Amino acid sequence: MPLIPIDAINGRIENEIRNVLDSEAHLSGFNQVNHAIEFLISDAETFAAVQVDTRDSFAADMVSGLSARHKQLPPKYFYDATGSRLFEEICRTDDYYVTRSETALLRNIAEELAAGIPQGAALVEFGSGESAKTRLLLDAAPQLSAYVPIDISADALDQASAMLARDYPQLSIAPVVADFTGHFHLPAAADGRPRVGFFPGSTIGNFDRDGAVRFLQSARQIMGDQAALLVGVDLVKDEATLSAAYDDSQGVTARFNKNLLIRINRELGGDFDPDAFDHLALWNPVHSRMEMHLVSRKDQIVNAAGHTFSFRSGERLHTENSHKFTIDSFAQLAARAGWSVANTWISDEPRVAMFRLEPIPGRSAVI
Ligand code: AVI
Repeated sequence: MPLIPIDAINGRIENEIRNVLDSEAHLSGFNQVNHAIEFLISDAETFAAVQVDTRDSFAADMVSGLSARHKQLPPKYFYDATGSRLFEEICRTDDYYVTRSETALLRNIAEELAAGIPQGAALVEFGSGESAKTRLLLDAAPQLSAYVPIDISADALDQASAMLARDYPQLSIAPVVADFTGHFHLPAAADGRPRVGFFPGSTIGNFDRDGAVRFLQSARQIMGDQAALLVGVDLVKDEATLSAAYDDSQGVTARFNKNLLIRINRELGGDFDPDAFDHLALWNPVHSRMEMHLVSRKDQIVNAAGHTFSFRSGERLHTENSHKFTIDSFAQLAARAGWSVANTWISDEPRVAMFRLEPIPGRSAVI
């Protein structure tokens, strides 16, 4: 039985109890407490399962990725505590324009976005992290009744939820610890409410095309037919701007990339020497994406998770794809998943876009 850090679930327990007490269902006092305890137990079980599952799948993904002919690792493993902090640092660099452009855009269009949010709606955020950009929406849309942040990091969720509960006391906050690319259920706080999904930051660009379609299909299924989805997407632009964004002059992105090796050393008993690899960021025009790789500086043997891997000098370990879209290419992708573009907003240069998607009537949400 895995140990569950009780502190880590306190915030969510509090929220679940608050959600039950706030719910419009007229439960007796006994049923309310019972209901809260059920949530508490299922929350603790989910948390424990996510922790164990994450460790197991990291080892399995690492072994299969490093055994492949073209070595690769899924980018979701960048985000341990150090990786998450480095990503926040990347977002503050002058070279990484994505966060700056999108935040400025959200500030400009917050009222318009809010006008499309129905009274009493639940805002569901996929991969919420610090929920920093969300505040722009929450401030502009006091008609929201519930906020459902979904994130794989229980710590990030707890911290963000506690701050939001303090700053938005009228809002029911119902965090969900889950890998949003996997299967999960929305909490009771979203039941019977119109739903608006929020997926900013161009994270959709980190999926391959089919993965992006699968995510959009699953979001359509989870959110139901009366939903809208706001998606932030980076747009194709000149190569120099793109390359600088993924190889910033302060070297923060290089440290972020190499931190993956440090994480393997710590969590999977690896013996990578991060200095024996170079950070490489390149534009792939065929797939319309920025790619990040770690390039071996020499012939070397590395051990991790009880396996041995050999690298030739110059051999690449592919760590991330960041797809860049045009307005049309994104609309086509969304249509494959049963969403149509209801509205598009574009930032100032360097340009990123925010799309409001709505379900295509008559198109099934079944995956
Ligand atoms: C989280 N994601 C959208 C970032 C991106 O632009 O693909 C991650 C990142 N990788 C390097 N810099 C930032």
